[in-house]
Amino acid sequence: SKAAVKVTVTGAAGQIGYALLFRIASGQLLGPDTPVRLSLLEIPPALKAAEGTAMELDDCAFPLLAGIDITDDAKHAFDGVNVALLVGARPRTKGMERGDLLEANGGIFKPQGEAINAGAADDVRVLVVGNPANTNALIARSHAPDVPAERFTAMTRLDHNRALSQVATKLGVSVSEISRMTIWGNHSATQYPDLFRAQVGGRSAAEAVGDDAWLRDTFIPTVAKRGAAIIEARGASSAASAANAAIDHVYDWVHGSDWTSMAVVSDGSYGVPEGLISSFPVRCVDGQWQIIQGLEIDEFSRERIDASVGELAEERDAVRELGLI
Ligand code: NAX
Repeated sequence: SKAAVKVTVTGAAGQIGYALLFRIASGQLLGPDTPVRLSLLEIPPALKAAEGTAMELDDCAFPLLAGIDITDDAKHAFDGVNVALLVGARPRTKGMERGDLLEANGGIFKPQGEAINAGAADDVRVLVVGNPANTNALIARSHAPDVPAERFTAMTRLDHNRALSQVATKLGVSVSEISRMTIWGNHSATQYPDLFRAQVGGRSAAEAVGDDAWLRDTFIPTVAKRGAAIIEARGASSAASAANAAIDHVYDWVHGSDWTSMAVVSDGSYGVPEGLISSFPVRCVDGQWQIIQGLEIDEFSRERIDASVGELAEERDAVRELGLI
């Protein structure tokens, strides 16, 4: 039988962790033929809760679950890791300035990047979910110089899936009829969900919608502000849908995809400055992502992409000034 793959989840005792771990252990992250060993990384006050989750994982008797360890030591958690899901992060609290937020997250993602650099398996893949996800990924990556840059990614798949759902509802079609959806830029309110390149029934989704005002004033803000709407309705932030998106992201990276959205290190494509971790349309082949090339970008989309990428450049400059990268 196949060797177990080590999957490390940080923030394992949090709400996304709770929605994610059972799906990983049941085989949905890596497929039904791949056993997994889970490593749960938490901070000391949450270790007991992580142990409770591990007890429930045991109680599921998942045939693919080869073992669970729980630790507050990043070096231990990332030793030999194949898939690292960096979910735990420092949330923005009331009155917190952006600099404080970035600094607090630097205190998490710098040592985690170092631990990945020191101990990860050669084939390690990293997905950063914890916000600000793109910039946290940039911080971790810059402290892991021995790991190829393309192994560090951040999650915009939840935004991508939200966009699919919104446009499918608008058009009265199934999400499976929509292809080539793209989220560009930052996982933030400036993100650009692009219906001009998305397709439905052989034409662009923007054309199929045929309503520029809806696209601009309803669709884009609904997708970009969906997180806040979920908090408003549920009294808690997106958890199961975020976990689902993390599963989709890694599954597609490993197993292949014709077209999806991932925040990946820019090679300068589409005018995105080299080195920024920005969301692009990607294709995944043989376990590797590649930015889909050669798309023509209309003026409306250009402005939106530039605005979100500009925000990423500002975040990069801020963490550089703080000495975090
Ligand atoms: P929770 O607050 O429920 O859980 C976070 C967990 O991380 C806590 O258990 C905490 O103890 C742990 N943690 C904190 N510092 C840690 C460290 N240094 N090492 C290990 N664990 C640590 O948050 P949850 O709702 O699970 O959300 C987690 C993160 O995902 C947040 O940053 C959130 O903003 C982000 N999200 C990102 C999304 C995306 O699309 N990229 C969407 C969903 C979500 O909002």
